[in-house]
Amino acid sequence: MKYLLFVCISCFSLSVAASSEWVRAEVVRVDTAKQRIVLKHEPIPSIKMPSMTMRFDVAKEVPLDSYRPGDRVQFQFKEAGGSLDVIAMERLK
Ligand SMILES: [Cu+2]
Repeated sequence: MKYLLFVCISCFSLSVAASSEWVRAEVVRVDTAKQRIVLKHEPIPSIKMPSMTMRFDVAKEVPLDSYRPGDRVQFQFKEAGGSLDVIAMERLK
């Protein structure tokens, strides 16, 4: 029982941290038809993810057609059924 409680609390704090932090990345590929993006992102300590190149589904609110490969960005994400969705993105100077 104590173990279960511990797991639930960690899940909760994980999702809160994940939805509010900004992660820096470089755009690798943009797929506007499927509303997806490939990002080379920095480590994400809150979910113990090292830096890597990976694909994200992107929320409709994010104007994907304004991004190009090579752009430096930062993004926010949420966990969705084992994958990560980008919910906000900004270009860095
Ligand atoms: Cu990753």
